[in-house]
Amino acid sequence: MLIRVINPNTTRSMTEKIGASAQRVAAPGTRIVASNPDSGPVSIESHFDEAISAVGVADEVRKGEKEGTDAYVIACFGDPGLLAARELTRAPVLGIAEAAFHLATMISTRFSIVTTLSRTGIIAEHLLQSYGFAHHCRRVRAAEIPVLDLEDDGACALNRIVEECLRAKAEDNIGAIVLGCGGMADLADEIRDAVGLPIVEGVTAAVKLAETLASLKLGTSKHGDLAFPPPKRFTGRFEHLSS
Ligand code: 2AL
Repeated sequence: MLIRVINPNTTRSMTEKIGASAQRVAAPGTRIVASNPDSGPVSIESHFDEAISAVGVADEVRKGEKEGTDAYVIACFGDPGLLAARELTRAPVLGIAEAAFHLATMISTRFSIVTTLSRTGIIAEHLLQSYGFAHHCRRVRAAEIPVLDLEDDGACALNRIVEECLRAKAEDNIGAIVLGCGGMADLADEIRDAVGLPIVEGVTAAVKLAETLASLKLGTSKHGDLAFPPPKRFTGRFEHLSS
């Protein structure tokens, strides 16, 4: 089984870290290809970053289609371009926020999210509402870590995330915590040990759900709104997308 894990930002070190976390939990027969767009923001921390990155995600799906990909994971917590990506393939496409919310509700009645910056909390809140998980989430918290500080050993990211998780455990009346950034994938085990709660990490959650869907031959429905986009002419810098 071939799963393409797309890091929507262009920071290669983060893509490699995400790929290693994905491969660690993958079944023996699963091959993970971790990729990121050639162009776009180095980190995704705003609505603008998300909008630009969604074009890169679509490009990565189009590449994956040429390689016989069995499932895709979008490894950014805003799930940028998720529905557009689904339109481009028959394979299942999972966002890490979506996957983490599903798993968190199966092991707890209430969870909190610990994300990077307060500013991106609204993106998680919108997803909770649109996916129907708003009443399962007690609180969206931020450790106030810029995404690229997760790549910097000196930034004490782990300690700040653990501190915020411990505050969530003490104050939020929750059973589990969802980590709110793809760049936290390698920290989940240490956070779990330090916090003493189930920690749901989206990259690993999405890889296991992607394997499940693909092995059950459950791909993206092409009946209705997720059918391939209607052929049309694109202009200017998107002319190559014309069909
Ligand atoms: C993210 C993420 O997962 N990757 C990125 O660049 N920005 N989202 C976030 N809330 O930090």
